[in-house]
Amino acid sequence: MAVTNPDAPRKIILDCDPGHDDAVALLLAHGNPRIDLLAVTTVVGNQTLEKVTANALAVGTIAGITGVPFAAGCARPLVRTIENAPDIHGDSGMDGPLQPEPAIELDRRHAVDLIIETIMSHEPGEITLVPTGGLTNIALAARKEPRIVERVREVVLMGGGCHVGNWSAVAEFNIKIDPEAAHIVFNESWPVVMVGLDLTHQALATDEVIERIEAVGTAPARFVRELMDFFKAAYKDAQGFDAPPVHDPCAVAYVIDPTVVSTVKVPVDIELSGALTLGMTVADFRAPAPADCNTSVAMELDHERFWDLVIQALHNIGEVQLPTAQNAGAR
Ligand SMILES: [Ca+2]
Repeated sequence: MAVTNPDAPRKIILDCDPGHDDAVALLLAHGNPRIDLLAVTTVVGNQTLEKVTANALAVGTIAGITGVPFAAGCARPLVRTIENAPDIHGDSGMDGPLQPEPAIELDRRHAVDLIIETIMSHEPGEITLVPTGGLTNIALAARKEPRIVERVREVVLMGGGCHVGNWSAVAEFNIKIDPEAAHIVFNESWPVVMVGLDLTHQALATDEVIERIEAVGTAPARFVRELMDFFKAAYKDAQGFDAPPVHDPCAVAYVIDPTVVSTVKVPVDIELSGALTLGMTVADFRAPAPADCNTSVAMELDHERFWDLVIQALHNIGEVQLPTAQNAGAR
């Protein structure tokens, strides 16, 4: 695919379900000059669509994002019943910090239509999709307007894992909550970079990282710090982690600088019928990937440079005045 200007900022659509780590992904995307954030879309996942959409607007407000459409998408998976993750993200989907009343108005378009319109109104090869939730919106967009598939530069998604699961022994949450959608996305011809648990379990918010975030000293940095405090306790209780893995910004970091996240080309397909393995991302490492292989998986994270990107983004965002902060309430 022709990429017109490799040095230009990367135009992305962030499709997310905030979500503590989605919030960090959004802040990283907004605060890094290599990213041109074209739209933010939401999908049911960590919590209900209503809650994750409210959270996305709150994060956008905290980050001081203006002029970027935020649109809500699918409220349930294609086939399965809704599964949320309150044990990791709390009842609100983003428990911990106080959240401001959103200063951003929700776009009236459905996320699927916003995704399609944005891709079709740009040149082929310009737009990268960055899904950090279930793949329902992305799958429906590909089915509703198949021409987007050849126009998208790549799909860099957080989800899956070659050797590990977190929502079952072998399946990761974002894939397992809508495996049919994942099957569609992985089997289209666009390039798919799977930033899965093999990689994101290296993106630990250690105490040293959290101190560096705190030291930025701004309202957005304090917000991240408070998110991480909740996330750390939740991950300790739910999965025994001493420091929480901050999954979603790893996908954004790969788009910013692919040398921060090493990848391997390998065929990946999604298990749809296994009694124990539903939603497993089955990667076939038996032989070198064939020439037409469209999937690659993330394997190794440069932990220091990854967190440098996040912290630099917070510095770039700087202080943000919240005009309605006095209305903030616990959720
Ligand atoms: Ca997410």
